[in-house]
Amino acid sequence: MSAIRQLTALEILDSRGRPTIKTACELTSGARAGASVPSGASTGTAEALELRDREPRRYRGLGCRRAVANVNGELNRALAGRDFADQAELDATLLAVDGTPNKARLGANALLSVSLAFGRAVAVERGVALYRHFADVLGEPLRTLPRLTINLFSGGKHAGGQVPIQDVLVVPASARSVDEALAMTYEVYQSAADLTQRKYGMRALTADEGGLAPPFASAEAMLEDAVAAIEAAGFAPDGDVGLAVDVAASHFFRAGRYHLEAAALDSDAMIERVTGWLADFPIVSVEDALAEDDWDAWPRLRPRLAGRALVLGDDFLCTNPARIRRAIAAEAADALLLKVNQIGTLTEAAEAYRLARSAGWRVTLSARSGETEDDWLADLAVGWAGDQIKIGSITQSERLAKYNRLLEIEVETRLPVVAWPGTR
Ligand code: 2PG
Ligand code: MG
Repeated sequence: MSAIRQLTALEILDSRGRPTIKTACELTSGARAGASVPSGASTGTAEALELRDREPRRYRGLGCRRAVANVNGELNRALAGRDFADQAELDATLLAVDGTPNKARLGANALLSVSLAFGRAVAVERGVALYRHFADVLGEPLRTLPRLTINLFSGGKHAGGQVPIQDVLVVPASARSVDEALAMTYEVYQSAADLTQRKYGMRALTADEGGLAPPFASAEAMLEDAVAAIEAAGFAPDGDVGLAVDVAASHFFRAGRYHLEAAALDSDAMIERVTGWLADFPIVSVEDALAEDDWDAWPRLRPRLAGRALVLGDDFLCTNPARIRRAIAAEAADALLLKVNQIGTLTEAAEAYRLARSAGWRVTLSARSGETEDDWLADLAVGWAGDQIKIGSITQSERLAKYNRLLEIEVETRLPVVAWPGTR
């Protein structure tokens, strides 16, 4: 049992300089902890509602003062002085107080800040590391550290749309530790920065998540350059370092067509295009290869990639148990990108996780393009034994906070990095 004494929220700024919310939770035992909430740019339409102030003259409407007021006012009044048996009871109470299906009244950002801050305060109260507490919340033992998937090149909504594909990530598949994976990634990133200078005459200007963003001529050119960077760093593409792609296809899908460069592809032509990439490049994971509501086509995509690359759903699934159930039944994907703020509470994210695992899917824990210096994602990825973690690149401190936390956890736990390809 943990009793809340007080919730205190404030508006802080994320890595894009936009407001977000940070909440501190104080328990009657004296334990106290805070948590900050990230924010996406290439968001799925099924995400829980992120409450923004919509005052055009302040942060162009993106202020979070209403979400903050909801925590300091209504949620604090409803929760302070109450005992909660566990995270599930706290989260059920948050949902009941909000009372809407997508957290539209109080805001998923407000609710998640409380859900996470409570989790962290209880870990402090128990005197255990946050990753261990998250494992206990899920009811599973600690097993492995996640394999890193690290943003190398950016396009789409994270880089001004110079190429429609959103992310090309490196997967240091032969690395046996987080430490080794980061050292390998540094080499590849520096090679990619050199290539950017040589080929595009550009300084290493970076996109929202720290990825390099030169004006690639096409999606294929972006993938070719990634392979060239891996080779220039002295690694074998595939064997040492593979590629993951976030196509983020919802964001160039209009009126039934995928507008990829000059082409306007129907769903089957898009599936052909992506399948072709697998033949030409060492791709081990493809995220959102199709649009979020292209439900009919996803089951045709999966068998084309299965066994070679993960069929990973982000905007498609939105960490939403109902969408995940439907995708499992339709055999539409085989991996979940889990973003806690897409759904709004830890307990619902755990339900999404369990559903994915029950279907034998892999799970990637993911940051958002708008992040804070908070590092809870690293603890969550370890506590929930994620197969992969997607944090962004290695050039910005809001990303490095999580990588550095993983390094700390690696030393503390001596857990192995999950084998690649994962076996679950
Ligand atoms: C994604 C994420 C992280 P955003 O699409 O996977 O890269 O982006 O947070 O903007 O949704
Ligand atoms: Mg995505």
